Amino acid sequence: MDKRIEIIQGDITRIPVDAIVNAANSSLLGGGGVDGAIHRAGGKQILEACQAVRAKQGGCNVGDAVITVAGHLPAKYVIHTVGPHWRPGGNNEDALLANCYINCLRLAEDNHINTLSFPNISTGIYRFPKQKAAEIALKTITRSLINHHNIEKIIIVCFEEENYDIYKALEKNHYC
Ligand code: AR6
Repeated sequence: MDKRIEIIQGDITRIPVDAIVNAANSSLLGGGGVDGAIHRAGGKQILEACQAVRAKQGGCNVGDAVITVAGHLPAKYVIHTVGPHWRPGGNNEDALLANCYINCLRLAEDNHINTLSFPNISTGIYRFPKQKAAEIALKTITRSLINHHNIEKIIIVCFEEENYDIYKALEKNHYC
């Protein structure tokens, strides 16, 4: 695993970084889970910035990402990405989840962001299987970092113990 990746357990709204990634929905208007926590802690500036993005491009597609200010959060930016909703039968969810990480890192690089934190995208309300999501996240971040020399640190913030244990086991077993 790339040495720039750190795995911790905690609340992503409390950890200082240049940019916090949000697991949003296509409307960009907030919701539950980490999205709700980010909007609550960051205040109305984030919602206003999301509304401005909506006015310009009509929301955010699954797998894409947009960047806004971070309001009262301990960060300069929030990068909002929309993970896939897991559906039995499959709708290209693996590739769409990988795209979330790829597009967040691309936006980070474009905006000269050195440190950023990721939640476990899609593993809550969108019900993506946690083990599979962790493997996709670690593999995609590790591969993308090869091309992103300016990114100094990525913190994967697991809220739930189950996700934390999955990531730590992958790290211990040198998954990437
Ligand atoms: N810090 C870090 N991770 C968190 C926090 C937090 N404060 N709170 C929850 N998580 P979810 P999704 C974890 O449901 O599955 C929203 O309504 C949580 O334990 O937030 O991508 C959006 O508006 C889980 O591991 O996002 C969308 O409609 C992870 O964050 C929808 O939910 C993601 O869970 C997106 O669903």
